[in-house]
Amino acid sequence: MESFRTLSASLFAVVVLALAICMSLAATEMAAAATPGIFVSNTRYTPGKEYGTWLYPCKSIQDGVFRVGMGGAIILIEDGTYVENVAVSYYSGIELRGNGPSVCVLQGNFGASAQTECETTYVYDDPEWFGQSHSVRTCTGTPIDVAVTGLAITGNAGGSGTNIRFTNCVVGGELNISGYSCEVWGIPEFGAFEYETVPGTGVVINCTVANGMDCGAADVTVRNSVILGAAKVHNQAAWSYGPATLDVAYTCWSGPTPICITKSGHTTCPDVVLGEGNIEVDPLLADPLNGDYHLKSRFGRRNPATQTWVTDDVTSPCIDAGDPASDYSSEPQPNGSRINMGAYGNTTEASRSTTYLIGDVNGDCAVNVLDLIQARNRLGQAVSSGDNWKADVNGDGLINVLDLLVIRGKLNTQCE
Ligand SMILES: [Ca+2]
Ligand SMILES: [Ca+2]
Ligand SMILES: [Ca+2]
Repeated sequence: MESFRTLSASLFAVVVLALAICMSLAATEMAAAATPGIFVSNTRYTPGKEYGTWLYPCKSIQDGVFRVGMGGAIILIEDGTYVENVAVSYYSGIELRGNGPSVCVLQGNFGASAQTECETTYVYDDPEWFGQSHSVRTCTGTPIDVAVTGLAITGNAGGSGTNIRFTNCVVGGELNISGYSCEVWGIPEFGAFEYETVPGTGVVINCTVANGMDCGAADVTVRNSVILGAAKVHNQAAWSYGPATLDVAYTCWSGPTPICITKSGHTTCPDVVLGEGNIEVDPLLADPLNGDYHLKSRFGRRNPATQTWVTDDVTSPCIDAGDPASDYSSEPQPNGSRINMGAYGNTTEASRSTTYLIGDVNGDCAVNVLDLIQARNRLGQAVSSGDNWKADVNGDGLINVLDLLVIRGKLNTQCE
């Protein structure tokens, strides 16, 4: 009897354990269902089996978008260069997510000569739009929600008639966010169509835009960003578009001050709201002509080609110049305890701050043999522990003999 009780108790324990495992699996599945992901990889896909799962990813971002159903989805884009144009339509709640503009590139494939007006990479809400000034659209009157995160887009980018949000993106061309007026069929007495306005909104956070912004009929908010060239918003009331604002704060621009342009024949102009923290200055980018938009720093800049940290002879004024309320915790030390402007703000590739003398492990404002000893004592230790980051002088995440060599090369340098 005793042994039977023991057996019963053991069985009971096993059943409880099994139930607990089932419940935790169910909870995991539910969490996964709440944020479904569609995987895209143009190197790992299997022809004929492009299902969008991790095992069988889609081969293009557009294929991933086509697999989105009601309720939206996150399109998880693996590292690589995707030569395509992406049209986002039909379903709201889509996010295109890459692992950062250094590794995930959307390269528009419009020919430069054939369609000069459409030399763009559009994240657009209407697939019929490409190459056309107008197309007949079905129109719900409600903008869909689209997010674009961690991508470099080599050409122009934008959204029209969408609520679009760009975060940690590089736009190699112009960023356009606008509303549109779409045609709605079915007025029997006229046998024709009428126009309906879909205003759209735009949110641009920690992006770097290489050739200005051109917005109209949309309320656009820009934060912690770097804009080369002009930022402007148009009055487009001629097409019965709604009002628009361009609201810019904690942003650097190198071109003229953001303005509104009143189109001919119009008397009103949308608002341009310039908030706190804006600076009009050369952002000192690494190599923008060749697509490297990291901020220069005398104290360390990530070189995406060599995947090492390098130093410049100047330091960008956009480092530590973003919104003081923004999270900066993903930036490597020394990060100035404040987010950087631009596409790499609050990422592991954020340029290092000005407050640190490279090689000064013990923080006495001089690089000498004491720092060599400090670094030697920390060899092999975790960089994330305490102020060990100061000993990872080359920023490769390890404290090893390479760091000692860098310190040796910096001997006798001092704080200014
Ligand atoms: Ca910073
Ligand atoms: Ca020192
Ligand atoms: Ca190191």
